[in-house]
Amino acid sequence: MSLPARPHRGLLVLITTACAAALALTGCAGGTPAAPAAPPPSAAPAAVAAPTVTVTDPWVKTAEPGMTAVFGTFSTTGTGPVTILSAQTSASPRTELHEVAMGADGAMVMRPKADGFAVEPGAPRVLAPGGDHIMIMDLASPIRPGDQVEVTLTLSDGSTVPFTALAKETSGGQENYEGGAHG
Ligand SMILES: [Cu+2]
Repeated sequence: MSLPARPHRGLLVLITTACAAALALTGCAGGTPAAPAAPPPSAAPAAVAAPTVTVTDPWVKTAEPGMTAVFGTFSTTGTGPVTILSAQTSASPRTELHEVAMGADGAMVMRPKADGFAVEPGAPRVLAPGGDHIMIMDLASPIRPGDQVEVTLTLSDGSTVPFTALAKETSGGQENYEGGAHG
């Protein structure tokens, strides 16, 4: 049992020595002007780009477990178009950007919008029942009136837009977001 202990002790001594040397070096360097060390590019995390999209009146439709959708009005503060590429929510690990379009059989169907939601300057993009929406799939828990869902959008310029969607019920006559409508 004593044999394995010897290499360990040796290693410990090595580490201690290295630490002492490092400390000594640090102490020396403290007395001299620090070199203007330019941060290596790999070590410097890219500055988080400021969000270029603002959200007005975001809300999420109340729902039983299954599916629901987030709506709101999205405007860009930038000088050029920007695209909402994806969304994440606190309600489910599965969230998609959907549009409503005419299916081959003439019925309106919801489907993923592969290109995302483009937002042009001066032309707010409205996500509303019956049109574009942020679909929350695999909803594990019900969403009740007044609940809050945290949403984060990822934009084509690399920035992210966090916001909170307040849950409310829609008036009747809306399409069904609770399953069955997605083929
Ligand atoms: Cu949908």
